[in-house]
Amino acid sequence: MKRSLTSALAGALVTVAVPALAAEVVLKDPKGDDKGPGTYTYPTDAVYTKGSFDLTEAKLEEDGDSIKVTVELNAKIEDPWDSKAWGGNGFSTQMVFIFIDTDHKAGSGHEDGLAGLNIKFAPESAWDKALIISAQGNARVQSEVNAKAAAVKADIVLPSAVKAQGKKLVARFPKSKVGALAAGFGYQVVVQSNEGFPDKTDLLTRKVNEYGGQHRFGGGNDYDCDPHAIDILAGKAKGEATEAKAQFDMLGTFTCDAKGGGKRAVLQMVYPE
Ligand SMILES: [Ca+2]
Ligand SMILES: [Ca+2]
Ligand SMILES: [Ca+2]
Repeated sequence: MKRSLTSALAGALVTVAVPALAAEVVLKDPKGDDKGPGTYTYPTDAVYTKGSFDLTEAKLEEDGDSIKVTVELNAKIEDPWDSKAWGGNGFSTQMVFIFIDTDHKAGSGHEDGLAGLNIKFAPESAWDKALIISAQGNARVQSEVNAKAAAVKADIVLPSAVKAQGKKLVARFPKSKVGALAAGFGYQVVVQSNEGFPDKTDLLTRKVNEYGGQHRFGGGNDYDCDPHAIDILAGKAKGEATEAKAQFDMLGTFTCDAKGGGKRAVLQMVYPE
């Protein structure tokens, strides 16, 4: 009698706990789609090595008091600009934004992406938290956030630790600020490049122009109407080849008029099953 009661309780606990928690989320992305809406090219300087901005996987997991985020790219991550000399994190050219939709409700959260990304999120994919992995140290990133994302800064989380490890960027964010990862959350990961001398409209992001340059991506528009996002997640984030086209279509939803105005590309989140 005692034993069956114990197992009944254990069963009840399991059925309550499993649907509510998602202690680990793995989001995969195909190789070779590091072209934004399909046309973008890397800056020409040798530091922007092939695959440096090609997302292959993002993993989020609860680890003690942290949410550990591991972002894998399709190239070994280098530090050509000696980041430690300027308070950086051991790598130079990458920057990654992780947007999280915690409620999947139209109109709840932020539809505008962050300054310099030139993206929006669909109403039902509005973001509630944004995690930033930067080559720059937190003091610099926070001052940029204060200046360029003041209205949403309460929902931006900076890491407690960041390092590069082979092809991976590994960052830990305080769980007290991100919250626990729950089933039903949506995710979008945007790969950009760390720009140490950003425009006043850009939160440390590198511009995409019509023609690439030594430190400018090409294949876009010289104005800021085009999405300045090099690789993102799409579809179900299983890493399937069809997700490349889904990304190109999604990032291709922008318009540019002759004066540089237009409509932002509208992104959907990925909702893992
Ligand atoms: Ca990719
Ligand atoms: Ca542009
Ligand atoms: Ca992609």
